[in-house]
Amino acid sequence: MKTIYSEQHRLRDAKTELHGGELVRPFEKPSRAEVVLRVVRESGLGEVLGPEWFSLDPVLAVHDADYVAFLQIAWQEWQDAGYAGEVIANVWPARRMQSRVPRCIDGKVGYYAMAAETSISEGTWAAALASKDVALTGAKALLKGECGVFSLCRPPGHHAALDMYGGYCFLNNAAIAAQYLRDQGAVRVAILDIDFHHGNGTQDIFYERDDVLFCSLHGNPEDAFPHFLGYADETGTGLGAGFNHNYPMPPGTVFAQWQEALVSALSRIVNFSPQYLVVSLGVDAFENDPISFFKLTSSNFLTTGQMIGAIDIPTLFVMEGGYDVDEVGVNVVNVLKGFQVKTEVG
Ligand code: SP5
Ligand code: ZN
Repeated sequence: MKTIYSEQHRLRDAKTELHGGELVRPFEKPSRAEVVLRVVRESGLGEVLGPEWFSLDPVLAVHDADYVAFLQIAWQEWQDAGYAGEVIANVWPARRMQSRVPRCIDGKVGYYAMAAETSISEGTWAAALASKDVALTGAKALLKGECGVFSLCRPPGHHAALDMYGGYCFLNNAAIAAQYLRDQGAVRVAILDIDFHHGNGTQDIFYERDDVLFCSLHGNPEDAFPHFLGYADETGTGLGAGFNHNYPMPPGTVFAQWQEALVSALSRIVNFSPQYLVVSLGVDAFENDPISFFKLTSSNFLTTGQMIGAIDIPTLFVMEGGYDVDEVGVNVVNVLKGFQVKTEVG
């Protein structure tokens, strides 16, 4: 399996994350991608290729143009305001307030942020652009006939919505890739999100559509970030009714229970008969993840990959979360190796 990777991810190197009332070093840090790349190489998964450059058109196909313009200038305007720290939102259009975009940077940040843990710093936008190129290059390889490709995206994307960033995400790489596959001729594309957190951004982008099926396995939003989306009764609206499926699960969830949700999601995907599958591949469901509460083991990720491979749909794996840096590489590569086995399980 080919891996697409760009060193530009290193430009995303924020110094601060708001965590438990303190500013700490971000969990989402450059070493994550370095470790994944190292294990990809050591395991002999396949060649590692750089991305092609894509214009903003595929980004604007899923994100609001004013939001994209904001991401582009946020760091500069924050500097111009004379602030010493990184860009962090501290005010929101909360209940019964206006949804107008303010003029000044403090207001704009609050308008476009869905969470405050994600700081914007110098290089964030450049890294986000490269990350979407990594996703799109992977999608293009699928179109050329590959049956499985790994886009080693960083920063991740699945929390980025039509016009919101947060959860360490700025551009929704998986959504951008899925839409690109549609625009290049695929009639139906499915997205399976196995990151520990609900893919609120991806759900938001496709919620009213019947051409992109979205299935997400995640921590119950009553207990887990992003807290305000990801319930089981969110099944799509309008044309999209019945094309969104959430599998929220409680603290302590072990593989047996998680696997039942995966079987259900995979069966929905098979019934949908998509030309392509995009997997939002976070491995933060791992038992030792520092910010999550599921109990999957490294070998469970191998089984997960086998189960995804068994439905035999050309698949793009897009890197999302996973914060136990020591094991993130093994867990990701286990999914990819399992996928390649293509044996029937369970
Ligand atoms: C892509 C991705 O995985 N984003 C995750 C963003 C989560 N950010 C907020 C984390 C809040 C964690 N609170 C955990 C308490 C642990 N005791
Ligand atoms: Zn996550």
